[in-house]
Amino acid sequence: MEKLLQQLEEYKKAISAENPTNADEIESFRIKYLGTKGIVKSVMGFMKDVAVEKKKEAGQLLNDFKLLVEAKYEALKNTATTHQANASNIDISLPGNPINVGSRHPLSLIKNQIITIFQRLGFAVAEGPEIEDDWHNFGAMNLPEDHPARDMQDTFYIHQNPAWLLRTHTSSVQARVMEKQQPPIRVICPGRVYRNETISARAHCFFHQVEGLYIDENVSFADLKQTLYYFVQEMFGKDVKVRFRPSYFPFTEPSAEMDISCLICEGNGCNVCKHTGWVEILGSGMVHPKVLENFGIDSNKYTGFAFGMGVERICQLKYRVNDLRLYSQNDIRFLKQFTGVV
Ligand code: 2U9
Repeated sequence: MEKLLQQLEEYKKAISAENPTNADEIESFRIKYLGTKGIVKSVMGFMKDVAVEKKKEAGQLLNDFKLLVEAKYEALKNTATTHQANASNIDISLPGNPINVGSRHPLSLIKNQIITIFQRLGFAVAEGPEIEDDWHNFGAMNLPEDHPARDMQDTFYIHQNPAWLLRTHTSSVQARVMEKQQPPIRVICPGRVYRNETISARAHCFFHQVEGLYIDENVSFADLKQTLYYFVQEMFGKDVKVRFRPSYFPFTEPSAEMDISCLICEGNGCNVCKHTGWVEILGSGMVHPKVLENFGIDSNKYTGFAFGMGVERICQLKYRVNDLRLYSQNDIRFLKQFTGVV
């Protein structure tokens, strides 16, 4: 014990005389005292020679010694940093460079909002492949080869296998759901889709859709209207008005496009609504009996409605985005405007 006390006192004196200032010297200090073969480790070896009744006291002394060395090492490092900063004229009291916090892409924000609204109505979310075959994308949707409506949905084909294509709508996902599941079916399918289009402010070779499908007994056009009315009220506010216009899609009959009263001019007429007071937001209709039969669903027993909307379009109306290309240009001045939007 005596020997230990004496030894520790000598080391303490030596340590207080040590005053390394540069990084290499400070590292040598660390290795000498705190390294695996350093002095702290070696004095711990004294413990085995200490009498049993003195072990507690000795343990305390050794521990204090270790803390002293560690404190000295930390102090040396801090002093060296300050010296270094002073030498290079760095003002370490200045605030650091802020780390920019990212934000969700506006299309993700809108997609998530759409999903949340339909989930509240009991719709499940389904996803599927972006590379599809002709049947799931076209055939099953009542778009046989040479159907003129295919011209509106020209797409990209896979070189190695021309039977594969990039899906033109997420209807192929509903098709895959119907393959696996009998009614009742209530799903929404968000995802990226492709069209062979020249890129401009109003068209792009890819965009995002959310499509929905509800099949059960006694589903009527009234259900379609009320579901979509609920959706726009949740998305755009309770004051928004809706109207349905007859339309044509090969996969629905009857079909309708839905307009909402213009959010910019509140229906009075402006450039956005081309002075009509209305803007188109989605397409919809009762699922064509042939589509149901394609999946072995009895069209005398079951009916259903379906709808499809472009996420870019909803985002354009909600956040006044006037050029489609902004969504994929990765321009921070555009993207940062959505920081904090949830
Ligand atoms: C099944 C049966 C029917 C999905 C539908 C539309 C109407 C529609 C467009 C809106 C804007 C596409 O993004 S857009 O260009 N979509 O108008 N989509 S009905 O009908 C289906 C889907 C699946 C089995």
